[in-house]
Order: sequence, then C-alpha cells, then structure tokens
Amino acid sequence: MLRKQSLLAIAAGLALAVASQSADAAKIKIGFLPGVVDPFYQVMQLGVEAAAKDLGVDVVTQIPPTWGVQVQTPILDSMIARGDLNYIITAPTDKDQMVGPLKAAVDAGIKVITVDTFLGDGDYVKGPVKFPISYIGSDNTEGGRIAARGLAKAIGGEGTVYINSTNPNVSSVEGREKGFKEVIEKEYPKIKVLGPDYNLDDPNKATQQTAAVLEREPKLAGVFGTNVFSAQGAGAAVVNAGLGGHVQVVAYDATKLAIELMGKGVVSLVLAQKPFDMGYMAVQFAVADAAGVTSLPRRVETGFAIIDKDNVKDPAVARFVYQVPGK
Ligand code: T6T
Repeated sequence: MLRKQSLLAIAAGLALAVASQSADAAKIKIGFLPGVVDPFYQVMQLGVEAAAKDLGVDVVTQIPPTWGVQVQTPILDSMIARGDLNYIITAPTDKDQMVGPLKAAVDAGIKVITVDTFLGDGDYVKGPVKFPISYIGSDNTEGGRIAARGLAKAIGGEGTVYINSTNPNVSSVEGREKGFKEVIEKEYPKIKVLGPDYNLDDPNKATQQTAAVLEREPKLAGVFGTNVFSAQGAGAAVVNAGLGGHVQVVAYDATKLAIELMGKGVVSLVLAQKPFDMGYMAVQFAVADAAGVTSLPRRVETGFAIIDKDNVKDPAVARFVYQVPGK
C-alpha cells in the first residue's frame, strides 16, 4: 500500500515537473532578426513560425529592408530595449562588426542563436567568439566547392569564370567564394577565376557588374552567383546579352527565378539551402535551452539539395525550392 502511494507521489511529482518545464518554455519570447527581405529569409521565417506554433512560444520578427550593419544594429538595439525577449535568433550581417551589438544583447540577459551566418570564425567552442548558443546553417565552404565542380563540369573543365557576390566579411558568401576558389585552384588548372565583385545585395548592380565583365571578356564561360541577388543579376545579364546556354550560370539559392532560368538553359545548377530547417531548429534550440538542456551542439549543418535539369521535377528535390505563400 505504502509502495503504491509513494509511486503515485513520484508520478504526480514528475507530471508537475513536466508541466512546469513546458510552462517555462511557454513563457519564453524570441526575437527573430534575419539579414534582409528575400525569399531565403522569408522561408526561414516560415520555419520559425511553424516551430513557435508547435512549441507554444511567442516570436517577434523584424526583417531589415536592406543588408548591413547600419540597418541591422538599430533594429537589434530596439529588440534589446523592449526588455521582454529571452532569445534572439539572428543572421549577423558582418562576422566582426555584429559581435559588439550582439554581446550587448547577452549582457542584457538575452541569449543568442545565429542562423545562416556566424560570428568570428564560427567555432563557438574554441574560436574568438563563444557566446552564441549555436550556429545553425549551411556549410558554405562546402557549398562553394559543390558550385565550383558544377560550373567546371558545365563548361567542360576550361575557360574563364567570374564570381559575383554580395559583401565582404559576411561568413556565408565568404565561405562560398573560398570553397569555390579552392576547388578551381586545386582541381581545374585550365580554369581562370575573375572576381568577386560585390553587389551589396542589389540585383541591378549585380546585372551591371556581370554585363561589364561579359563585355570585357568575350570568352567568358561561366558565372557563379553566390546568393539570391547575385545569381538573379548574373542570370539577367547573361539573358540580356543573348548568351543563355553559352555562358553557364551556377546559382546559390533556389528561388523560383533561378529554377525558371534553369528551364531556359541559362542556369545549369542550383544549390538549395534549407532555411526552413534553420528557422525551425533555432526555435527548438531556444526552447530546449530554456528547459535546461545543456548539450546542444554548437554548430549544426543543415545540408543542401542540389538541383539540376535532370532532378528538378522530382518532388523530393523540388520541395526545397523556396516557396513563400502568395509570392
Ligand atoms: O544566400 C542567402 C543567405 O545564405 C546569405 O547569407 C545572404 O543572402 C541570402 O539571404 C540570399 O539572398
């Protein structure tokens, strides 16, 4: 009898503990501050919102209209000043310059999770910046290597190629450029790499820059556009010059436009990242941290779907094209 009673007491205690853990999770409020308005971060927002709904937490989202420290920092400061956030999930727009502003969040008692881009060298265990809970995003250096091999194959292993990118000192695109150049240098002695030019996340500037290179280098064989805007601008310049199919484009980021350009033979390879997963997992990490989990990985690589004309119609691949309802 006594034994039955104490078992009942333990069960009641456990139920209470579980209830209070989920009550703690329900109490947390998360700020979501991505890099810029674009289909990649809009899909990430869908992941954040889905997880918030599933886990019963509140999220406040603010998406900067343009890319950069000058725009992201005041939004971050206002999120800190609200005084009601426990976590900030963010994509730092500069790996060094956003360290101070995000450290101020930590000093105000807000924990930080970085998605898509990281601070410092991204090694939050041994590197110079250790305060974020985790980096959840692509292995962008590997993505650059994949892009290089794809472009090299598309141009038959020789010729001149050009990189159009967004900004220096941003971990994501920097990794892509590095991985791309590394593979070309080591594996393709007959390919010469030009660039990167930095378009500052402006597709029109990317178009102009690529058009200028096409003009200067009549034998240009390929272009690597390192993100949504770079690939969009590069693709437009190739189309405008009537060179679709002659100059091969590899696009980082699976926008509908990139897929359309693939259908027209302008883009030969598209790397889809997994922004939904990044957003969903970041919220899960915040909830787990709030519940007392201490062994969360400090780096999570979310992988890619690599899309070409042969698999683009396969639903298992096509589901990774960035789909934003109503857009
Ligand atoms: O490529 C993504 C993201 O990974 C990068 O950090 C910034 O540009 C995008 O948001 C695409 O526009």
